[in-house]
This record gives sequence, structure tokens and C-alpha cells, in this order.
Amino acid sequence: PFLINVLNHEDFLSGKCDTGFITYNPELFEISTKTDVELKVLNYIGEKVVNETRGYKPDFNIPRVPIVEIDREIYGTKQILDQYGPDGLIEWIKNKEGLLLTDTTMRDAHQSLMATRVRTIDMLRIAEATSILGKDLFSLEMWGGATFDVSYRFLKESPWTRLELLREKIPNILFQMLLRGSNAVGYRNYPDNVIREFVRESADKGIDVFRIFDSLNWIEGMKVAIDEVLNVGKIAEACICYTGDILDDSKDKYSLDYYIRTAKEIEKTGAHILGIKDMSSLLKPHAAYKLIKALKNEISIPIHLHTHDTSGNGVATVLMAAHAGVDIVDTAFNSMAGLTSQPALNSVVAALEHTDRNTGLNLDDLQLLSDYWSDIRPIYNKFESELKSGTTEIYKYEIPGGQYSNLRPQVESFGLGHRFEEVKAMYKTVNEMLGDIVKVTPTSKVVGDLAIFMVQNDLTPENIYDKGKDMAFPDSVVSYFKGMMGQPLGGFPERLQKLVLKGEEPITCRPGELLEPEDFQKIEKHLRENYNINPERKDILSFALYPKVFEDYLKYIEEQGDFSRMGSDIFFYGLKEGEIGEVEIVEGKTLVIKLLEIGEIDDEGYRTLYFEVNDSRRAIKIFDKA
Ligand code: 3PY
Ligand code: ZN
Repeated sequence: PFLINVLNHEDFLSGKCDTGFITYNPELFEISTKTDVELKVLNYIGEKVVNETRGYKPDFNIPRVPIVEIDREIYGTKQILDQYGPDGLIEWIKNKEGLLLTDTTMRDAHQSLMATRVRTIDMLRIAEATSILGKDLFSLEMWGGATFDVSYRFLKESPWTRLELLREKIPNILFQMLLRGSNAVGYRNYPDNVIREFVRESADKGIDVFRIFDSLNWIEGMKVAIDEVLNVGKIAEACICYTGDILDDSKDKYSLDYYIRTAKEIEKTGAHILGIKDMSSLLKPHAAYKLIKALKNEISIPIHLHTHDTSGNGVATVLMAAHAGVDIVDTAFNSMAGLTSQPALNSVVAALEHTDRNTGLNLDDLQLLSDYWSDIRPIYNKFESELKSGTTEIYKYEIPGGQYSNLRPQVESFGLGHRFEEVKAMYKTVNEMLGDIVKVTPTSKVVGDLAIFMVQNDLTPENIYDKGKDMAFPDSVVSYFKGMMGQPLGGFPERLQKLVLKGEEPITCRPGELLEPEDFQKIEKHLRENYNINPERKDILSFALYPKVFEDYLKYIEEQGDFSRMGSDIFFYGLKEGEIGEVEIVEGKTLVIKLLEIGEIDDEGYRTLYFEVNDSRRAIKIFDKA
């Protein structure tokens, strides 16, 4: 249609148009873009309805968004960091008597409960209320870990935009991210210049606290990231990943001594905070007390505890740690807490009222935030695991929270759903074969991949030792034994390493030392030439981290459209027959769409869907793949 508009324009007809024609007459092109965007939205909804939900959509509550008065002067931990720098903030933490809390709802809670699927739009709606009602929180963990990859891969939205928009709406609470050391927000080692640039860009866009870990507790693997965080003047929180059980003398590989030794090494790196990262919910309440008490005597930097509630003992662990003097703990608003997620924030606040570790947070305010998330959560129901209660079997299997809830669908995707119990038992066996290692992304994937491989091929450890020289092991296992994820405590089991590597020599240095620096200019050129974007540093980094995922995302946006402003109920379920939904297409522009009817399938396999869009009738045809 736009061609006709252009051709009929009087300047065009009189031959007066030059290169300024388009600039001076933008309205001529509006019809085209409008119908194009509209068509893409209808197609998206049509595909959902015809090929995914087949017309089924549950009823969802309208989320209760608390009304708050915006306070431009609002003051929180972010202002302390900005005014007094990292050292000022650390002093402030040390002088604080009450327990400080981090809320993980926007990162680990949904990563662990609902496969990281919570969309930016659902975070933005509650952002201002979080800023006001949660003003006394220490930080919000809202970025990093799996959120980066999943945003692009499955949600088709930019994680950078999420960070920037949340930062605008929450100016007062520290933003925290999870950084997998030299694996950044990925599953493999990246060149040092990628790690450094990524830290710089994340800091520029709004991250204040970088929680850095190495999946083998190998300090070398964290040093580049820590160094860069120190360079940019943000908070470096370096972690020890907790595994084993310090209460059990028969488990002596990861003893109290080991943790004290490692904590001292971390303090020497210049990190501002020590993180205890209990990703698998293995830190029992009394172990937490013992560990924190001992560490408080041995190091002087503040301690931030991260745990999960998989075992059902999460709140007890937090309270015992609080009693032993831990400075900060991770929790999630109650409606997003428990099970494989973090212990319940509101419950911890209530438990500590009228004690010397009182958090100072207001329970009524926190309830409003929790209520909002309890309205949002059902939209993501299909991503939740079947786990209904905490389980102490986690102490036996040592599987991290996020992996535990994802393991069943993963095992099912291999056609092994009926052998799930065997896979879990094999996970434990594989851990023993590897010499009892720290299991967290990406080493947890190594253990999971090898366990699935063994169950799938009916292999026992003996079979592996007998016939392993002729087996092609999963990529992650090869990469692990090559030393590409760093060096495990006590070294690699040599016999297995030889079988896996088949003559190839493993490395013993930091993988980053061997990797060629990334050529950012080349990436910029590639993106400029192939996509309709003006690549910024964040785009270049996204490509450096996830080339295929990022290109697929760019293609999707160009070809299918950008649906990041579409409400999540429509994004995941489309519309029901007769339902009216509002879809914002660009800021301030909304389509009111009613799905009138889903037509019968025709001879060629298509269904016609009839819509009303802003009072005009539209019909589109969708191929029914069933
Ligand atoms: C991650 O790396 O994403 C984790 O949450 C590890 O616990
Ligand atoms: Zn976690």
C-alpha cells in the first residue's frame, strides 16, 4: 500500500521529489509499517492458537500492582555505593546490626522454579513498587546466570534492555548479577577481553554487585573477572561454592578447613564480599552456623550467603547463619520462594522481628510485592517442575536447584522419562567417578550429561573403564577433562581422563591464557553488514558470547517481529475465541484485538482466524501443523 501513497503524492507527481522526499513525508510510510506490525502480531497469536494451545487458555487473575507514590529522592544501598564507593558501602555493611536481605525473584528464583522464563514486562510492572516497598533491601539479584541466554533464545527479548529499563525504574537498590567467572553468562571459557568488556558494559548499564564464582572453586578462574570489577569501581563478591557436608567427618574432601583456606585466598584477591554459594541446598542449618562462625573469625570482609530450599531446610539455614553473624542472605518473596528456589524472604523477616538481627523491612509492604508475584506465577505454570515438596534426597544427589527442576524434562527429551530415578543415582555415581567435584554450571552439566549418556547406553562405571577407549563421550565431558573448565581440587582421575581424551594432552593453565582475544571490530562489521542494526558494544558482546543464539534472535525480530511489549498471557497462550486483548506494539501504541473465530481446517490444511483489530475486521490464514 505505501507505494500507492508515494506515487500519488503531489510532489512525486510533479517531479519535485529528491532525496529529502522520504524524510519530509514520513506519514506516507505509516500505513505500511502499521499493517505490517499488525499482521505480525496477528500471525504470532494465530500460530500460538492453532499450533500450540489449540484454543486452550486458562483464566489468569489480573495482577495486583500496588499503587505507590514515586519518590525521586528515594535513598537506598545504590546511593551509598554511588556516594561513598565500594569501601564506603563495605563499611556500612559491617556496621549494620540487622540482617541484610537480597531478593532473587527476578533471577535465581524463576531460573530455579520456571526455567528462567519470566519476561521483562512482568518485572517492569512491579519495578516502581519494588523500588519503594523494597527500599530497605540490600540488593536485587535480577541478571546473569541463565537469564542472558534464555532472554534471547526463548523469550526473544534483549537482556540488556531488561537491565536498562529496570535500572530506570529502580534507582535506589543495588542490582546484582551472577557471573560464572571465565564462563561469563555462558557455558564455556571466553577470552579475557570478552570477560573484561562484558564486566564493563554490565557495569555501565546498571550492575553494581558482581557475584563471581568458578565451577570448581578454582580461584585462577575468577581472577580476571574480579580484577575488572575492581577496575570499574563496582562490588566484587567472589564465591566459594559449597559442597559436601562439614558436619560429616567421613566426608573430608570439602572440610571446614578447606572452606577457611579458600575464603582466605578469596580475601587476598581484593574481593569486597565473600559469597557462600550453596547452589544445591546442601548447607544444613548447623553446618551454616559452624561455617559462618568460623569464617567470621578468619576473614574481615562481609559474608553473603546464597542457598536454596530444595532440602526444605532453607529458612532454618538462613536463621542459623544469621545467628552466627552472616551479613547478607539471599531470599525470594514468599510466592516465588521455596522448593528449588531461595528460602522465603517474608518468612525470614517475620522470624527475625524483635531480635538483634531484625531486618527493618516492613512485612505489609513485602506482602504486596509477594501478592503481585503470586498473580504472575500461574502464567508460567507450564515451565514449573512437578516437585511439590522439599526433599532430603538432595543431600545424597547434590544436584543444583536449577538443574534439579530441569533434569526431568531433559531426561524425558532423551526418551528416558521412565528411568529418572536411575539417572539421579547415576549422577551420584558419576560424581564419584570424577573424584567428587564441585557441581555447578558448567561442571554440573558435565556430571548430568555423563549420567544421561551412561543410562541411555546401559553403561556401568566398569563398562566405561573396560570399553571407554572406543567411546565418543559427550562434548562437555571432553571439555572438562581437557581442563577447559579449570582444575579440580585433587586433580583429574587419570585413568578416566586418558579414556576420554584419547591421546590429547590436557591443559593445566587458565584456558583464557590460550584463547585468542576476540576481534570486536570484525564482529561489528559482520553485524553491520548482515543485519539492520547499528551495532553497539552490548550487541557485539552478545554475539561474542552466543553467536548463533544472538543471530537467531536478530533474524526473529526482523522476520517475525518484536513481541516484548505483549502481555505474557497472550505471549504464551494467545487469545481464546471471543477474548479481547490489548497489545502494545511500540511505546504508547496499542492494538485492541478480539479473536472472533477460529475457522475449520480447509482442504490445504489452513485455518482462517477472524479478528477485530481496533474496530476493523481482519482475517489471516494459519497452516495447521497437526
Ligand atoms: C547459574 O550459573 O546460572 C547458577 O545459578 C548456578 O547456581
Ligand atoms: Zn542459586
